Amino acid sequence: MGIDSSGLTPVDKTKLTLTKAKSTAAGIPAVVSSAIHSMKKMGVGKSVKTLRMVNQKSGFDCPGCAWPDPDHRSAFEFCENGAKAVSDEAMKANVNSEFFAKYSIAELASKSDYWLNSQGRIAEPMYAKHGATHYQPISWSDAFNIIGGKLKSLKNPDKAVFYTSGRTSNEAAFLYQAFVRMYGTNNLPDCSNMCHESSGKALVSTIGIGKGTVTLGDFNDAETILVIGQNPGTNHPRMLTALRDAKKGGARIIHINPLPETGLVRFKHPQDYMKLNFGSTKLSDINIPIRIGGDAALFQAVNKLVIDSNKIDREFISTKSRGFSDYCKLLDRLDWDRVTKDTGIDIEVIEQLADIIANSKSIISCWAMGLTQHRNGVAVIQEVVNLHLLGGHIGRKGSGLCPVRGHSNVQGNRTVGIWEAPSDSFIHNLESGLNISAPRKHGYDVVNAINAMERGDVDFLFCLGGNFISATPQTQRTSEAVGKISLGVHVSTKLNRSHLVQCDEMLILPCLGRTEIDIQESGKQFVTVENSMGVVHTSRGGLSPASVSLRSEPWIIAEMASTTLSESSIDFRAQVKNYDNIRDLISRCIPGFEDYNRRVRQENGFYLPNPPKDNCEFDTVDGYAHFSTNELPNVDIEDNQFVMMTIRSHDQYNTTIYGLDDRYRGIKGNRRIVMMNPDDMLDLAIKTRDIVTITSHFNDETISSKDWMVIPYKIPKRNIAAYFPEANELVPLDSTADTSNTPTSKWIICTISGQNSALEEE
Ligand SMILES: Nc1nc2c(c(=O)[nH]1)N[C@H]1C(S)=C(S)[C@@H](COP(=O)(O)OP(=O)(O)OC[C@H]3O[C@@H](n4cnc5c(=O)[nH]c(N)nc54)[C@H](O)[C@@H]3O)O[C@H]1N2
Ligand SMILES: Nc1nc2c(c(=O)[nH]1)N[C@H]1C(S)=C(S)[C@@H](COP(=O)(O)OP(=O)(O)OC[C@H]3O[C@@H](n4cnc5c(=O)[nH]c(N)nc54)[C@H](O)[C@@H]3O)O[C@H]1N2
Ligand SMILES: [Mo]
Repeated sequence: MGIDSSGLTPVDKTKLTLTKAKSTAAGIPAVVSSAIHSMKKMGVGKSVKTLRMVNQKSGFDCPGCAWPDPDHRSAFEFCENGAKAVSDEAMKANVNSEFFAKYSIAELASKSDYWLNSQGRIAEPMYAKHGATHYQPISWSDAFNIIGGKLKSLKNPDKAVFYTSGRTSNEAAFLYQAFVRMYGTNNLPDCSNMCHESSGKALVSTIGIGKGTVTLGDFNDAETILVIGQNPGTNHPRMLTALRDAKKGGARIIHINPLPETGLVRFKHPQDYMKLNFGSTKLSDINIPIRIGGDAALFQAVNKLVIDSNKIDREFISTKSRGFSDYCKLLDRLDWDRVTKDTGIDIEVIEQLADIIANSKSIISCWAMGLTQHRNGVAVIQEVVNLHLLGGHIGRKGSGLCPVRGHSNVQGNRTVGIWEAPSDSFIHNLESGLNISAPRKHGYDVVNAINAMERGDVDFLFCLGGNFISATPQTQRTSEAVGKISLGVHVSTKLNRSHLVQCDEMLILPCLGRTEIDIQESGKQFVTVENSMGVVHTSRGGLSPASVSLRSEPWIIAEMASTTLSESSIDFRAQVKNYDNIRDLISRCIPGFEDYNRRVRQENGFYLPNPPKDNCEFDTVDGYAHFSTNELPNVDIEDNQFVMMTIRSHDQYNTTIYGLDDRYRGIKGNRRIVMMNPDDMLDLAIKTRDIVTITSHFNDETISSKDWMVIPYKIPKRNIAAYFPEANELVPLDSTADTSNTPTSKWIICTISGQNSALEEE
């Protein structure tokens, strides 16, 4: 093990400023904020040039999120946080060999995530051998010899793990999984395992496809839109435009969230300012400040009231679904006292919500991490599906299910094979399309991969993007597990904490980002991605690469494959000369991608087939959609306990910290804060800015973390919130969702103890 393997994030100690949470999202502050961020990082000329290419038909797909682009785009089709993501990638390549000579690995590990990210792009391949204090430059060919040598030496291919973060293009992802399976393993964990895995599992089991069933156009025809466990103002700002347009067309918007997230209260479209329209739109009609983990009880209660009102779609239920009577029997036993206790919501409000649902002709439900990262993540999403089945709100105009994805191509990665648990039909198609044989045995997901590392069963970790150490739970334990590996390889654009937790040998391979021009033997290349609504389209980088030593992800994978596989039915290097070749391979292997190269060149790309959306058909075992019958989860806690959710601030992209402010929530200058209900603060005699220790509890194990500053916030009693990734050290690795094995990052049982006099008296 190396010098520092704690993996814990040192925090910037700047002054905390608290202001009132904002009531309006976007608007002029957003325009100003994105302009400042961009110009600081890129300068004025490059900012304008770059931002004009975002999400345009001939430009690149915004690396910010997976929200789709409208068919008719404006000149600037991006949001404040997309602009931050783009300008962050377009930084100068200062992280070069001089940089690594100046700072030892131990020194870098003592810097905050914010500092690490703000140093700029990684310029050249770097290597740290066993016991080294510093990274050294290495040539690309030497790097691949080390990788190939290690992979060839492993006794069993299952000793290698290949992680993916969801920014990777379809081309890179397809080539990667093909290589990994030809090498002999399905160890392909990805960020999805920590993200929308629960959505995929819930949707496949009920409607036969692990994806959403709406298009952007459906938002204009929806009567009611539910936004559940999601903070679009920060994480999917362009979704607010769709909500505003829906609202103008008469839709009702219901926001179900323990926090009154700003974007859902009022919204001013930044572009309206350019048209001198200073009005703002009130977005949500009803805010339901649910207790963390109370959604299953809320949806069972609403569904029960809807059934009792008899305003259900009997035709749909009898011809398209199965399991209705069992579900009714379950709801007959619903305990209404428990509903009030679990949700913290008055029955009158639940009745009002049920009335809206029962009387709506078209409903869209959107959700994100507030539902998926729970012990009952799969079951609670199935409860949302139940609501849609009762009213037949699937495969009908203006209706459908809408899991809002995170990483800009996370959905595409799964479609083209990044999955540790591939279906037999996927493997069969891959084998016949590529003329290879692929392993059937399922591989490790993220949590199982860490467990295997801990046991000493993994020798090699390859990360295609992402930040494995900071994104995964229980940072210290995970760092120790990763420290046992003999070779860790990171394909990255920016420096992050995963580069600083040492295995025996480490390689950092710097790659091109989305924004950059990618030239291969046949000339300029484009890549393709799939958005949250199943549209596959092109993305073309337009900026000069940050450094001449950067290589594209497909090229890196082809080199790894060529140096590792002694015989192969695919000439990997030949595929990369022209990415059309890779797309031809995808066409041969994956249904829905027929004639890929032609169709993806159409103006707006193409939709992948989606039986529930296209024809109200369900590709389940029996061809019917399924009601799910799940008992309510136990969400009781002890009198001295709190439930913590770990959430994103407005100035971060997952583990990449752009700044220290959370503007909409009125929190500035410090990220090591814990939001608490003022009544709870009174009960514990805690004052604003008091410093506390948080201890998480799971089974009989506890993890303690010091130095958290308490701030009062409008959050339900006995619920607290802290920022990810700092709070990951408290997320127990063993606490995962049933069926999806997703870490329960929104359900962490904690106790709080004082570090100052006020609390010690307690
Ligand atoms: N700018 C920016 N954009 C991003 C990202 C980013 O970090 N920054 N990350 C990307 C990624 S990978 C993802 S997955 C998405 C994440 O997008 P979100 O899911 O919006 O992100 P979180 O901050 O995790 O927010 C979860 C929301 O769920 C609420 N919540 C927590 N627990 C519960 C609960 O029990 N019930 C209900 N109803 N609500 C609950 C929280 O209050 C919070 O508003 O965003 C993507 N887009
Ligand atoms: N406690 C807690 N933990 C969570 C979550 C939570 O809500 N709470 N959310 C979970 C979720 S939803 C997700 S998706 C995961 C995210 O997990 P990851 O996807 O692993 O993490 P990111 O922070 O998105 O990865 C950032 C790094 O990706 C690299 N990068 C950026 N662009 C590119 C590119 O184009 N190519 C390559 N090769 N590398 C690139 C940069 O080096 C950067 O440092 O975290 C999960 N962890
Ligand atoms: Mo995510």
